[in-house]
Amino acid sequence: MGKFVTSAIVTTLLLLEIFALAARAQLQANFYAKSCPNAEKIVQDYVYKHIPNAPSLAAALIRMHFHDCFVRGCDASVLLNVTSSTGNQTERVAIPNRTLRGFGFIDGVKSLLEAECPGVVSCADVIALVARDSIVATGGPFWNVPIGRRDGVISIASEALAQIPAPTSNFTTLQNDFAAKGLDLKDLVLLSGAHTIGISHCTSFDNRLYNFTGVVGTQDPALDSEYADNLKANKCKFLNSTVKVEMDPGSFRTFDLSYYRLVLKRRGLFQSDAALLTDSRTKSFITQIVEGSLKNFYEEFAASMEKMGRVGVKTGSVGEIRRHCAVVNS
Ligand code: HEM
Ligand SMILES: *[C@@H]1O[C@H](CO)[C@@H](O)[C@H](O)[C@H]1NC(C)=O
Ligand SMILES: *[C@@H]1O[C@H](CO)[C@@H](O)[C@H](O)[C@H]1NC(C)=O
Ligand SMILES: *[C@@H]1O[C@H](CO)[C@@H](O)[C@H](O)[C@H]1NC(C)=O
Ligand SMILES: *[C@@H]1O[C@H](CO)[C@@H](O)[C@H](O)[C@H]1NC(C)=O
Ligand SMILES: *[C@@H]1O[C@H](CO)[C@@H](O)[C@H](O)[C@H]1NC(C)=O
Ligand SMILES: CC(=O)N[C@H]1CO[C@H](CO)[C@@H](O)[C@@H]1O
Repeated sequence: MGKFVTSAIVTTLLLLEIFALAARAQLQANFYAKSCPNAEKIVQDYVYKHIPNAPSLAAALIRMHFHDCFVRGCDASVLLNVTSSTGNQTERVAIPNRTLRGFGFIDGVKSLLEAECPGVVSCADVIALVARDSIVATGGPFWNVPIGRRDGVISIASEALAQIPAPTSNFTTLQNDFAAKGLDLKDLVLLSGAHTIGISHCTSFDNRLYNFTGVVGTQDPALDSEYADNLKANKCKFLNSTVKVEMDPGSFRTFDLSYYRLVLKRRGLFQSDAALLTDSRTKSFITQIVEGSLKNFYEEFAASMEKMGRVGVKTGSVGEIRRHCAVVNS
């Protein structure tokens, strides 16, 4: 009896210890040093091999990381497919996700990792590492990616719609959406700088060209009218055109400061880009960035990316390590 009580106490203490460890667990460098020493190298090799042939994917992959982190934390919930067993409409099918690309790329990396060390490296870490490595592969900034994220088991489309800022967002909405993730105005400006690369579909902003006030024929006065005319004449010739536009025309593959120069010239594509000029703090920060050096920008951008990569992460024994990124383990 005494022996039983003692062992029960020991077991309880042990469990408490495990919970405490789990609670304290946090992202760290070299998280897979023992469990899968080649993990980060495998990711990097794959990226460096394939991104030079498909550089536009770098933009898609950093955006994927952003959309993942903004809904239920950076837990790869963005990768979950609608499954016939639950019938859930997952984040992937939500409107903001319909223009996401790069799912196959993530699956390619994950299958190599599963071959090397099954069930060890999370899809959430794969997204974070792939985003960083692919930006570096295209000559952009490096940032630290501490690892040890675990994968979530829930993905709900309506949450993506509610929590990922829409391109029509005003300043207040952007500030609130970012604050809800622990990100401040500086992060908002720096992270929006990712719009220096990549493309947008006309449908993401053509209300500014054709239907701004809800009356067909109205245009957003915050968009440079010469630029608007040019877009209407060449790319987005009518409402709902399926054409894609370079967000930073002329250097949409180069991670530079020209996004901010465009925003100052009122040539940012989205209302959310233009909104950064409507607050004196973000406006003056943009001016500072444009007047500063690319090196300083890279350093500050890196700090904000690392911060974004920590949003709501699951560590320790929370969540799971998904075997296939598109489905929760059964
Ligand atoms: C501040 C709020 C933001 C809004 C409202 C927003 C909105 C959008 C929209 C509407 C698109 C175009 C999608 C399409 O039509 O194909 C886009 C593209 C993109 N966004 Fe954002 N975004 C925001 C922040 C961010 C952040 C924080 C990042 C990354 C750190 C990011 C990275 C990108 C990239 C790289 C693309 C191009 C994707 C591609 O080429 O496929 N965005 N964004
Ligand atoms: C499916 O949706 C239900 C209700 O919203 C939720 O409780 C459940 O966790 C979801 N499952 C997945 C895999 O997202
Ligand atoms: C910003 O947008 C939100 C949501 O659409 C709206 O409720 C709010 O009134 C807007 N704020 C300003 C200052 O226009
Ligand atoms: C114009 O915008 C309004 C309000 O957003 C919308 O209800 C309407 O369907 C739009 N018209 C067209 C032709 O897209
Ligand atoms: C464009 O798409 C919107 C939203 O799907 C729809 O309301 C509108 O009627 C469409 N307009 C045209 C001109 O096709
Ligand atoms: C689910 O995801 C996988 C891998 O990304 C993809 O190949 C497959 O077509 C998706 N299935 C559905 C039903 O969307
Ligand atoms: C990449 C991806 O899964 N895209 C999906 C987004 O949602 C639309 C509409 O539900 C689907 O048709 C796409 O396949």
